[in-house]
Amino acid sequence: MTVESITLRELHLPLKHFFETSFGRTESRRVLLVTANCDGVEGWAECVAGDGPFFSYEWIETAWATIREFLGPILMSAQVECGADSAAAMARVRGHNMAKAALENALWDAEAKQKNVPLWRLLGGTRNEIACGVSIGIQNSHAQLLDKIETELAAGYQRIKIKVKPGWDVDVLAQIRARWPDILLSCDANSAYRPKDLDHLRRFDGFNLLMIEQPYWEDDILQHASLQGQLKTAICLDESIRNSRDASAAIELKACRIINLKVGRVGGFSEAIAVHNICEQGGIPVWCGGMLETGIGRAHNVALSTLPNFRLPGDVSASQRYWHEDIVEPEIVVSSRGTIDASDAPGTGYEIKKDFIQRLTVRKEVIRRQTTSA
Ligand code: OSB
Ligand code: MG
Repeated sequence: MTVESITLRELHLPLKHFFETSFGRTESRRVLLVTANCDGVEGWAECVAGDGPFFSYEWIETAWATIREFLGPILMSAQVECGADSAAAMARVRGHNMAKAALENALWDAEAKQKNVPLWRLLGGTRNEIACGVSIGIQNSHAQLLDKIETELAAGYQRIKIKVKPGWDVDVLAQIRARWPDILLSCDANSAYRPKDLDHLRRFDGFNLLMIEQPYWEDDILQHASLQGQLKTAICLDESIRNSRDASAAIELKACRIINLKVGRVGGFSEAIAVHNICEQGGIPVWCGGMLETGIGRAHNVALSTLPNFRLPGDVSASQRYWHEDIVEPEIVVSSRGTIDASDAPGTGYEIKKDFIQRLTVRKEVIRRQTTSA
């Protein structure tokens, strides 16, 4: 496989409704799309880095610059036979997993099209339907949150996750449980708590939660192990798991009982599969997280979620929860049973709306392979 050129595009897309976590509120997204031209076949992927360095140190400007200056040229001069080969080629660059994942996933996308197989099968998926939950951000009022939960339950979603932070946690959970005693419910702190909050976190045990996601620092495993030993509720790690070695450490240290697997966070599909496999061997279920993706990233999340150890409903939900109009066709839809079908069409099964993307593009750059002249 020869990567002839890589195209970077930045799109601006307003969210239908703001999305607020313990690290801040997002009203609209700057989306970085990567297109790899591989032997005439275009592979597309979305870089899930945010607008600012808040979920992790990566943001779209670091991803853009790192791809242009280093990862792109490395990939185009390397010998890569398939998407999986690209991770080794890019390993010399430390970190920048979201930037690497965008490139690697674009190659997998192209490879699936070249081989005429569904991407989910190429990744090793074993089911053609995935289970969906929703992640609901911090709202302006408790009433607004309860309304949203009601809407999502009516739509069929199998699990509700709410964002929490000090001041928006136990009271909210108590109200949800008073109204819906039996739903699958979890919460995500995005690193909002510290060990001094232990007694407070213990109160979460009263709400029969499926899990509490990333309570402590984004780079910590050890303190989470200490916390897990003192909580009944399962801890799920998100930010802390950057690769399969982190997953091994977290499992060995009993820092969590569940892992949220995000392909961008771990650097691409091949490392995501490695994390998946380590967790499967360790008896730890995974589920697929989300990063407010457009249909391009969402379609890749659907494909990944078909692997066997994705045993809990993920955060992969319908396009229309976030976007007025998605950049793929059909948009991602969720059934009334809270499921998404993985298509049997080659590639992702979703078509790129190129004209629409062109209209939304505010910045574009093409990086070309350096050919040595004779
Ligand atoms: O921690 O899972 C997270 C969105 C942005 C950054 C971090 C997270 C999230 C979500 C959204 O929870 C999930 C989604 O895309 O629907
Ligand atoms: Mg999370």
